Amino acid sequence: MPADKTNFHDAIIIGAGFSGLYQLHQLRDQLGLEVLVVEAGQDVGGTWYWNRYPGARCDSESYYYSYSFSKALQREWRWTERYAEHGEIRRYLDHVADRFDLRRNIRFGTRVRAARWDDGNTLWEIETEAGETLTCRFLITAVGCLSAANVPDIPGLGGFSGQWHHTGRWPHEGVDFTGKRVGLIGTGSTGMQAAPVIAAQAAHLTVFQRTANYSIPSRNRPLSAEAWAEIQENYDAIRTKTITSSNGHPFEVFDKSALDVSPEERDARYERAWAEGGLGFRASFNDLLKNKAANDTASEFIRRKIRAIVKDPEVAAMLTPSDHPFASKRPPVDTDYFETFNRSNVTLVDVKAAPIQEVTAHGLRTSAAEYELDIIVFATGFDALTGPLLAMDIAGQNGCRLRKDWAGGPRSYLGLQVPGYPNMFTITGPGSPSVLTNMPVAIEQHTQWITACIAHMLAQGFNRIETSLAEAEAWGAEVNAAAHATLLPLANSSWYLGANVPGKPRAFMPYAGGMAHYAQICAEVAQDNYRGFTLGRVPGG
Ligand code: NA7
Repeated sequence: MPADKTNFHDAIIIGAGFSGLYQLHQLRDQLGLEVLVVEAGQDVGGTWYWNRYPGARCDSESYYYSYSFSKALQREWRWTERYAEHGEIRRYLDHVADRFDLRRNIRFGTRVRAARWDDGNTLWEIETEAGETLTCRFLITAVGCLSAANVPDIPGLGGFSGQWHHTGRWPHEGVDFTGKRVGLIGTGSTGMQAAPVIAAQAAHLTVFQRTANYSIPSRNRPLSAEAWAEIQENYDAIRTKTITSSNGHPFEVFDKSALDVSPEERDARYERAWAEGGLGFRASFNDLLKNKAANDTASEFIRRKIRAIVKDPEVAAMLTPSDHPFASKRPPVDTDYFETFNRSNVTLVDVKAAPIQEVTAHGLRTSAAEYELDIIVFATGFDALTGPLLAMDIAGQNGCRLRKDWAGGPRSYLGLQVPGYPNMFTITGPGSPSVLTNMPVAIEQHTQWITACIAHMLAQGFNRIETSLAEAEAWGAEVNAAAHATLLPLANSSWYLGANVPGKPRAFMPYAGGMAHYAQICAEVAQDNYRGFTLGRVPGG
């Protein structure tokens, strides 16, 4: 402990979203540690604090996009829709914060600028943007995977006379599109959710598409009393399925190849999955993400659906994806996305064919035309996984800097710890399944593992834990191999690869070997005396 104890904490957690809240609850209420959470936003919520754009809702289903650690919480919280809207998720996290009395250990409106490891004193020094210094034994990043907004550097944006917003930094007071000419850039999950809602309000919506994307209808609906009663009755089984599955969803994967059934049976299965809606479409067969020929059948089914929905054949052709297999990029689910292009107030512009060149005072100019706009919406995604960590200036042992160490791509052991950065844990960090799963499952697994690890250290009288470069490199090879056993690397412009941010090193970042398998590896590492980590007691701590 430092001589000046005023700002010392056993642990500092950065971020008060799903992961930070639960990590705080565990470290404080299970281990009795003195914990501080620092959060840039003015309230809890993490990604849901910032993502308030029209149509924003989760595409994992509400009743399992939630914590499983408290049965009482599970019983008392009633989700109202199949997919929770952003406001409902915030209300849920508000409730969690109040119910477990978490707010008293959270400091809002506090953004971390830098963190520096003090080897002599075995502690982390955290510097906030306000210039304050805090110290702690354990530093835990709960910064989310998709929180560093990617606003493309388009010349002229500063001179735009209208409003512009990135969806991940949406104004809390909302944006009124009534009577406005709106330009929407980006057709990932976010753009696909936002387009139908904006089109219903705006005078005109122009969608600027760079890559045509697959999407499955969400079939969102209110959760009826009967549906809710059934969920409550089966909650244990649902939760068990989420933690034993490969991606944290309780889907029943049909255990056959798409190529081992007749074309009629295959289409009938796809039709049923399309009618049921949601990410479960991927579970129609067991090899859609492993075998290109199998995947082609699903990709082609979705292409046919797009052509059937969109009335103008030219627009349908532009909306039909052809350069990557279905689900090799994050597969969106939507409500009336393709139908939106049948509206008379919606135009689709292909900005791969004619790239955006500049923002003018009154709109956007591509190499082919100029579009007059009152509002520009950037649904252009995030500097995913590494972005939120590298936004802070993190300095480890012997002056090493995370920005330098990760210049060629992230290096981490299990996505939990970076070599050279002792006592720092990264919840859902690069190298862990993170974004390839239903996030709360990944978050609960990581936070519980970290809690057990710290409990073990305290019990043994240890004050320092670190991993080595050799371990991180060996794990990196596993991450790479797991990705290459799937079709995921076939999507050239995927943010899983870092390809969406100019200049970002290309490396497949999440672990694609499956959530349940990964959790098993982490459990074995812990049982095997924290294999790959060095734990000890050093003077000064
Ligand atoms: P995504 O999935 O990264 O989508 C971003 C979209 O923006 C995508 O269509 C991009 O095209 C497009 N984009 C990005 N930069 C540009 C520029 N400079 N010009 C034109 N178009 C551009 O982000 P989302 O927010 O939709 O989804 C992120 C996750 O949040 C989602 O998966 C859920 O987990 C929640 P591209 O495909 O790169 O050609």
